Amino acid sequence: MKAHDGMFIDGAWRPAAGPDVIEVVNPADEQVIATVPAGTAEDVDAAVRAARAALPGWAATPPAERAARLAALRDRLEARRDEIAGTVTAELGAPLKLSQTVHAGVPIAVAGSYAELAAAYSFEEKAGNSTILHEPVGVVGAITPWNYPLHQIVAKVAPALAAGCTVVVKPAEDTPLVARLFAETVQEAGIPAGVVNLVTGLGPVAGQALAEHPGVDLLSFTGSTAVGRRIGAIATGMVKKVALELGGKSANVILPSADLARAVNVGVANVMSNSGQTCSAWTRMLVHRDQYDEAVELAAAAAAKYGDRIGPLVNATQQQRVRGYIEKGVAEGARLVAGGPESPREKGYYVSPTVFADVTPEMAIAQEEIFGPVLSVLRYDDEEEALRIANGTVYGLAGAVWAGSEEEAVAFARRMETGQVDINGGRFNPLAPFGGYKQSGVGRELGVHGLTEYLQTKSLQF
Ligand code: TXE
Repeated sequence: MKAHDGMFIDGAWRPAAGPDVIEVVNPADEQVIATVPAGTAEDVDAAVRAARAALPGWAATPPAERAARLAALRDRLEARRDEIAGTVTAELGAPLKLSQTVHAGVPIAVAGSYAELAAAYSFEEKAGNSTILHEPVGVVGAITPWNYPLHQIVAKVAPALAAGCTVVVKPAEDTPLVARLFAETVQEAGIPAGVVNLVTGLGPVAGQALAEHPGVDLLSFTGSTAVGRRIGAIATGMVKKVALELGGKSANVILPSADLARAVNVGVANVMSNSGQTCSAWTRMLVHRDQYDEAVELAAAAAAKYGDRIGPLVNATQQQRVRGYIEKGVAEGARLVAGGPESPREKGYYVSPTVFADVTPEMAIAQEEIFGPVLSVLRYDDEEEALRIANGTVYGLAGAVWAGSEEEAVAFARRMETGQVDINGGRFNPLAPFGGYKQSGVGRELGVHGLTEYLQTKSLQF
């Protein structure tokens, strides 16, 4: 058990204002592995002041120099990849291989992509008799969740720094350790004091204080829809810029011409990865009536095989919540073909990979974000019905389409109300914008679209 001190404010670790601490628990064995300070409004205020003081200098730093610092940050993250992976495994419970490839690998790629974008982006352009300046919005308050703890931080901090903004990060209370490690890499990369600050703490205390702080110009939040609404209301009331990345209930549409076995197997792996704690997970699999029974059999077999490769959920609350949804699915009349509500182990917040068949579109398990390793397989009669089901939730974050040809899949994808669609599998691209249609959120992360969220325009007329 390690007791960590301090908040990273103005380029140094400073004592927290209050005595309270947060216990960090390893969800695989329920042991307390560390404590971190629970920040208060006072800590948040100190961090925002540091970010404000650093803003003019960083905003005036030439983009090429900002790019060089981001490249150095990428290199420091790469140098500490194993430590990052080990930390995420300890506080989130993710299998080590997933921590190495995804939890460490993706943020390294994203930091690298913003080093390149900062260097290449035109912060000034001409339009007729005007010059348009793209200037940083100012001080960013970044509130992040635990599901991809480092990625969620880097996906906000890297574009903010590329744009010339300064940042205060409030990471999730379940996963503050990798956030602290990130702050160390910021220091090692030579990013000036005050440009990035970190306050660990509880959402309703430190998170709320950050959202309400008048010195914050832009709020970037990823998390639950309930908290996202609050953040959005605060931002609107105070006329702050806001970006919200919220829940999802993405559809994996398998058209009759697709390679069924591949589509089902990749689809199951997509849902089970990170124990289903992925906002973009394809949690609804849509299969044509004629292929339905075969798809269900394949999905159940794939989920059963996934069994011992799955990590726990992040905490007891999430485990209870997911088990509650599985019980609800059974009560609503869906057919359990793999997994179930019982915990597969005595210790740790585990849930078995679970597959439901005979799911109808109005069931809670087909409408609400479960955030666990639970797949619903739904039947459709024709493409129009598949589209109605795919678009029939309040969410629109991601999705997938499988078909015999890319043209056929793309034609369907164009009609989906969602921010990102994988065509016949797809591959992660750090340059592709990510974000929600409908109630999945406001704004985009990653790539050049993620950068422009942190910029505002000024026109000079000649
Ligand atoms: O989220 P919270 P929770 C969804 C998923 C999950 C559910 C609950 O469905 O089951 O949300 O997860 C901070 N003012 N997602 O309870 O509470 C909090 O400290 C300011 C989807 O963990 O929204 C943390 O840093 N901040 C998702 C962050 O908000 C507050 C990822 C997210 O926590 C606050 C995670 C407040 N009043 C959960 N209350 C995704 N979109 O990827 C909390 N926070």
